[in-house]
Amino acid sequence: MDFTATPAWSALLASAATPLPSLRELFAADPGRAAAMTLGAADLRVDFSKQRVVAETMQHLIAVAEASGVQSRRDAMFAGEPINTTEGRAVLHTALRAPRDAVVMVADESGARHNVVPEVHATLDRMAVFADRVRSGAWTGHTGSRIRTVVNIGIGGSDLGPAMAYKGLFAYRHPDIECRFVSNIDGADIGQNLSGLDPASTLFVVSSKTFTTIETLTNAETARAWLLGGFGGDESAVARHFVAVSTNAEKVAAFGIDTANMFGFWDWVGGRYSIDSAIGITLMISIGPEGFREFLDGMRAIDEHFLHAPLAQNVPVILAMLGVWNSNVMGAQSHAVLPYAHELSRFAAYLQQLDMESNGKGVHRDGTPVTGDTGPIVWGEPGTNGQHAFYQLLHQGTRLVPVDMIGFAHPNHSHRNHHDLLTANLFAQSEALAFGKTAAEATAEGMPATQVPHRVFTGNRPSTTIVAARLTPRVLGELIALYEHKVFVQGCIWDVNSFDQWGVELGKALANRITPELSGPSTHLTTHDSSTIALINWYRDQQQETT
Ligand code: G6Q
Repeated sequence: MDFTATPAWSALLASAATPLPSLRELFAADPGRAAAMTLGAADLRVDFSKQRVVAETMQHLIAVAEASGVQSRRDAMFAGEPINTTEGRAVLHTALRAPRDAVVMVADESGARHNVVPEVHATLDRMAVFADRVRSGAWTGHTGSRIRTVVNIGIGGSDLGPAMAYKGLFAYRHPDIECRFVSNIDGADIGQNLSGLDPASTLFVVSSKTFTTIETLTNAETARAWLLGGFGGDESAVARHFVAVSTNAEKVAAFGIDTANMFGFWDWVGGRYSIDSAIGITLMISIGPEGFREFLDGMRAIDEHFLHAPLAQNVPVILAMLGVWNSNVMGAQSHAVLPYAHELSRFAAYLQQLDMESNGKGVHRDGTPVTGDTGPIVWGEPGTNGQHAFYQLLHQGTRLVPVDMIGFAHPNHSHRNHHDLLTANLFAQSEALAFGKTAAEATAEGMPATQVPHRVFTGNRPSTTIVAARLTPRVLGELIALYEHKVFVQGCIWDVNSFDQWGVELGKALANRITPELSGPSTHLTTHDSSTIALINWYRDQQQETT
C-alpha cells in the first residue's frame, strides 16, 4: 500500500502547506516545548523538541503510522509470522532476547509450529559455558596456553555488530583478552590483524550465517594456514583454535571445524539483526555472560516499550515518523548519527547496514515500484571529531541533514574534565543547529558588514538528542533495539520488505564471475562491456609485468 495515498498522509501534507515557524520562534512561544517533546524509553531519554515539528505535525504523523498498519505488522513480527516474504521467513531477532519462560511459536519447513525460546536459551547456555572457559583460562590452546586473543572472522551482519559492540563496551572487556575483527577480503585486513599474534594463544571465531561467504571462508582458510604454520602443520591443533558460528552445520563440517565447536542460530535471524544471537559470542567472551545477559535485557526492555507504549509515546515510532517527515516532506536525503562517546565510533557504520540494507529498497512488498524516497543515507562519526570535519556543512551548507546526537551523563573513564568538555560540545552543537546566529547578532558581536553574511548561521536545523546515564551493556542493547524498531516502523510506512537484501546477494554473485578471468588462461572477455574488459586486461598485464 502506498502511504502517500492515505487520507492521513493527505491531512499531514495539508497541515504542512502552511510553513511552520522557525525553531527559534517555536521555543520562544512555548516554554514547555522541551518537556512536551521529551520521552523516556527504558533508560533512554529522547528529546525531539529540536525537530521542525509541532504537536499537530506529530498527531498527523502518528495517524499515518496507524493507517500504515504499524501495530498489526509489529505484532505479526513478534508472533513469528513469515513477514520476510521474499525469503519466506519469520523475523524473530526479538525472540533472541526473550526471557527463558517466554513462548514464541514459529512454523518449521513442514508447517508444524514449535516454541523457539528453549533452543535460544540452550544456545545461550552453551555460549556462556564456552565464554566462561575462555575467560577463566580453562579453555586452552593446542599447547596448553590460555587464549589471549580472539579473532572474529565474518563480514556484514557477522562482523559489524560484534565489532561495534566490542568497542562500545571496551570498558567492560576482559582485561587479558583482546578481540580483533577481520572482515575484508583485502589481505591487508587479516595481515594486519594477525600481526604480532602467537598462534598458541589465539582463538578464531568464524562467523557466517550461510558459511558460504567468500570473504569469510577465504580469511578463515588463511587463518588456518597461519595457525598450522605455527604448529608445524599439525592438523589436530585446529580443534582448540577454531570455533564456528553458523546456521549451516554441513558447511562448517566441510570446512574442517568440528560441529561440537559450533554455535548455531536460525534462518529467522537476519544477518544485520544477529548481534544478539551466537554471532555475539566474541562479545560475550569479552564482556562475560552476565554482561551479555544485561545487553539482551536492554534490548528486551525496548522490545517491551515498542510493544506496549501507545504510538504517540512510542519512541521507536516517534523516531521513525520524524525520519519520514524529514525525508518525505522536508526532502532530507541523509541522516547523521553523531555519538558523543568515542566508544561508539563504529555505531554509525553499524546503523548504516541496519538501516540502508533494510530500507534501501525501490519496490513495495507487492513488487510495485515505490513513488517517493525510502531509507536515507545514514552516516556519522563521533563528536567531537566530526565537529572539526563535516559539521561546517551541517551548520552552513545548503543541504538539510537531520541528526541524532547521543550522549551520556557519566563516562566509562576517570577523566571527568574531558567528559564535561565533550558534553558541553554535544549540547552546544544541538543548540547552534537549532537556533543559529542572525545577522543582527553577528553585527552586535562587532563583525564588519562584509563578514556578516559569512558569520550568519541560519539555524532551524533538526536534531534529536538521545541521552542515558552511562554507556553500559544494557544501554547499548537499548540503543540497538531502538534503531532496529525505528527501521522496522519506517519499513512499514514505506511498505517495503526490510528483511531481504538482494543487492548484497548480487555483489556476491558478480565477483565470482570475474575472479577466474583475472588469473586464468587468456580468454575472450566478450561477455563484459568495453570498460570492464579494459580494466580486466590492464590487471592481467600488470600481473605479467611483475612476474
Ligand atoms: C545482513 C546481510 C549480510 C550478511 C553478510 C554475511 O543482513 O545478509 O550483510 O550478514 O553478507 O553473510 P554470512 O553471515 O552468511 O557470511
